Amino acid sequence: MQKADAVIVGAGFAGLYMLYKLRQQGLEAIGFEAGTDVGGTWYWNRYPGARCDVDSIEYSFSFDAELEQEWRWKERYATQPEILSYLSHVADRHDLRKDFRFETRVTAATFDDVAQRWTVETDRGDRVSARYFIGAVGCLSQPKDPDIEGMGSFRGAVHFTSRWPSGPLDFAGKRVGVIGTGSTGTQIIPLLAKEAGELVVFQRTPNFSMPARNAPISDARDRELKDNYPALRELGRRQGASMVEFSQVSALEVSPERRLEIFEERWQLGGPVIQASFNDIMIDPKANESAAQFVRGKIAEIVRDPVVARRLTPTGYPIGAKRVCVDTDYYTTFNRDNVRLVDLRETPLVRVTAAGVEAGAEEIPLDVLIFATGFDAITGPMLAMDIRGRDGLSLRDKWDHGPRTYLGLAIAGFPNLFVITGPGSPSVLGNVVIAIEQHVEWIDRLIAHMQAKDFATIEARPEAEAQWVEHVNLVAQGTLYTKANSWYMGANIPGKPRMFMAYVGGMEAYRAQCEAVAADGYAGFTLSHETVSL
Ligand code: NA7
Repeated sequence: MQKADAVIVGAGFAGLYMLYKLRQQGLEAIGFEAGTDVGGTWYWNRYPGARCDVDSIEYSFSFDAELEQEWRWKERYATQPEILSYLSHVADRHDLRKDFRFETRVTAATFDDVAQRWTVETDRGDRVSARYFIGAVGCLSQPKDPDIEGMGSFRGAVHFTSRWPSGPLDFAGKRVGVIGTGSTGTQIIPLLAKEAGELVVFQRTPNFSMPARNAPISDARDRELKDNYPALRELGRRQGASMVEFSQVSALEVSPERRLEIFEERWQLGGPVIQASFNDIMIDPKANESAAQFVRGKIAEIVRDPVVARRLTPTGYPIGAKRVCVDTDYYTTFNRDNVRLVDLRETPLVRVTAAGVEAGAEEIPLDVLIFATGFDAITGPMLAMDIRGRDGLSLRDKWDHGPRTYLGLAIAGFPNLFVITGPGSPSVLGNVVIAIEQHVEWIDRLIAHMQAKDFATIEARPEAEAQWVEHVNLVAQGTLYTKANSWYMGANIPGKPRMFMAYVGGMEAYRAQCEAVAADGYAGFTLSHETVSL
């Protein structure tokens, strides 16, 4: 069996940076990645229109000042190919590929109580013994394919946005159906509409969507942003995002007219910024409803057919409790003659047939069927591996009633295992790259501490984990985030335990807690010197 200091799973932002950091402290890490190259979620989600909803200038690494200055983002919101080539450039620049094994999936990781090491196994037959096992698996990398009757019987072409083929696909003149209207559906639908003969959108739950107002970044703007990078990064580290202005004013403190003006400014600014337009949008139902009403009004203005507009209008859950989409021409797309919206709440999806999709009493004929149906978010990628900790404890059993972690980074019963952007960390609530950098740097320092002091294992204490889980739940309960059937809540997966999986306390508070734990000699962890030589 091969030996290494660490095994890292995933070659996205998190895995690349983790490898870079461990290598810098002289450790040998082996990375495994299912894709043929680096990129993580940006490798797989190559569907037309795939684009980040965070400004490109900050959706990037901050650890390498030269890289930051030399890379030229083309647009306000980077496209999937651009992000992929950025990550490829980072991998080249730091020669990171050589320690990754691609097209290889980790199937199992087992903690050996005697050797105090992890044995990691892959679908290609690798077996590696490592001191540390690090899940850099991403929050949205385990696709959730729906279980719809007859899915296998469709005679036309079927595509999944989460593993889109590399080559170009031709939709010209075809009857294309899309199931799913989350961020992915909202991005792909306007482009398909321009190309397809007919586009049928199957919508189960309408989402709130804000215009991206994407545009090329001019040379002058690029210079200005790059000159300002240190301040932007500093702001991002505090707020969890740097290109968003977080208001400190309550929506209910200002007059209704002023409130509308502010919402309008945010609408014109573009991006997912409406939640930050006041400080209580995600806390006070009235404040939230005022923002929701504003967006509903926009839908009614944009969409010409009032019946279609009504069907597209989200109701029954707070804006922001399902992730707000960021679109280019989403609502106007429904004014096109070749686009039809099927509201699955009125005419439920019955089955997929050989010829198309049966919704209500109607069979809708299609040539192509596209699934944009989301992910088993946050916990799915870790649970896809058979992970067994101390005394054979299975992670699947441990998380059976919902994920439990300490700081979102470590798990009691699983020594020397770390999760990057795990459940209970801020992860997807802000710019995930900022969260990734914080997690990686914190884990890196912890490992350096262990190496320097010759510790064999570190393990979260059950009571510290219990307190963290309680804290995460308590903070979430004080917000409106828990009031929708979202993937944040695990509600998009039948049978998945319902709990808000990210830490809503904010990046600054989270960072402070992680720092306090480290400063206190890794309070809440048990560090042990005991080891048995192999
Ligand atoms: P999402 O946001 O989970 O969206 C998935 C969509 O697919 C959503 O509209 C679902 O409706 C719909 N869906 C899922 N299963 C079905 C079935 N069986 N029938 C009909 N409709 C279905 O995933 P995305 O990929 O769009 O976005 C995920 C994140 O990636 C995004 O937030 C960004 O952070 C990047 P539902 O709402 O569950 O009723």
